[in-house]
Amino acid sequence: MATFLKKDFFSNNRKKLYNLLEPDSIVILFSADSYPRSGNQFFKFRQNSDIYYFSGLDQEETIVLLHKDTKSETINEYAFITEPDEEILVWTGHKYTKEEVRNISGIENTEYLDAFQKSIKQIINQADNIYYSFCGNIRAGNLKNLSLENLKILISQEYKNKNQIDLDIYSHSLRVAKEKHEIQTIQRACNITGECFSEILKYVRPGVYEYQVEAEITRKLLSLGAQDFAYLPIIVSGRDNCVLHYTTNRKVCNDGDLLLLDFGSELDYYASDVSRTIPVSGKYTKRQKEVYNSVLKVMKQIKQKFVTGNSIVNLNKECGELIQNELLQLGLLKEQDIKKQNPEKPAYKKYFMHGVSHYMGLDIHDVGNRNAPLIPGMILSCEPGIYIPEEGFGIRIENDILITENSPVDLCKDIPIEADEIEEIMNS
Ligand SMILES: [Mn+2]
Repeated sequence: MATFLKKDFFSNNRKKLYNLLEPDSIVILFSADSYPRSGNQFFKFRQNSDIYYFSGLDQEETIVLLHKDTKSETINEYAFITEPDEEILVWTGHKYTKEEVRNISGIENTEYLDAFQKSIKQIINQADNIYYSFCGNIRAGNLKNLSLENLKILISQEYKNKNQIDLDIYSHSLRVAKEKHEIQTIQRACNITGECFSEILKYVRPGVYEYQVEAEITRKLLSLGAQDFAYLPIIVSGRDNCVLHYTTNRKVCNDGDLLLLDFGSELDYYASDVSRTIPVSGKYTKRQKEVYNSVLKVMKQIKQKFVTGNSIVNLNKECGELIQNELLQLGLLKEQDIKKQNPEKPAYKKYFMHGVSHYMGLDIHDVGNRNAPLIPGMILSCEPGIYIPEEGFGIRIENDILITENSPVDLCKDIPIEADEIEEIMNS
């Protein structure tokens, strides 16, 4: 259940959605399913971002049905939830009551899930359009009755005569720019992540294992109130620094190696996403520091370009040029490498293979068009890197940036980032 986001936020999101809908429309939002893990176990439940954004409901086997009835100028909102029975109460505990649904979401009418098909039949005749996410999540179908994904297919077939519209275009257009409460939540998530970083600087030393670092971060992150990691934490030392999405986290950290940490807390389902690269010994080698300062210099330059009207695609291009300059300085590229490069695959890509930015929000790689002009309220990662497998290390530095009417705001500005500062804390 959301800690900081309240009913008004979720009901206001629905109001914004109604403005985008055709007259006489219904919207169907499906919860995520519980994913089978092993045997009769499930993975930890994580709600679908859209149903959460429009209702705050954080429970599996939930459907929200919204009806914009233009003829009678009314909006009718329904939630369908699991009916708690003795067995559920004994094994998994409390499930939402109808009153709780109203308090969390502001949705007035709550029924049990088995009433859904009947309810939709009753209101469908008054609607010309059905909105639902065509893609949604690929769901596993191991629920005790009918998985919601199957139900969605059934509905799409049963109401073929209606105009079916992909909800994603509309829900995503709302989610992409964040409101005050969302920005505050992401700032809080960044602060928690920052506290974990500061603490871990004093913990890392030669001989420590990556999973021990992960354990320390997990302890701190949960103890500060985060519900979870926003994504699998990347705790990677040595040459594996260059593996972009390494999540094995099992190796010992050796003297002389760098440790790349890329993790973020998730708070009320909003993500933070931060990376730092620190020396295991507490001191960067001369070369490591040289490369570190190159990446940091690019970060400081490109950060200023996170402004209204720019786009992710263009930021990538601008960052590529900055990285290219640094690679020349570092002796990793020569002028002739650039002269003869394939413009489709510039030479700098050898050492900087990923983009500099992605949208952030309820999803760590949040919804949004990479070509679209940036607008105030958007939050994006800023994550330049240089990876040199032949020298046995790679460096990524990542902060989260809020787009405003004026200058970009760095939500991670208080997290130690200067090489000297990191060394000083590690040796204090
Ligand atoms: Mn990122």
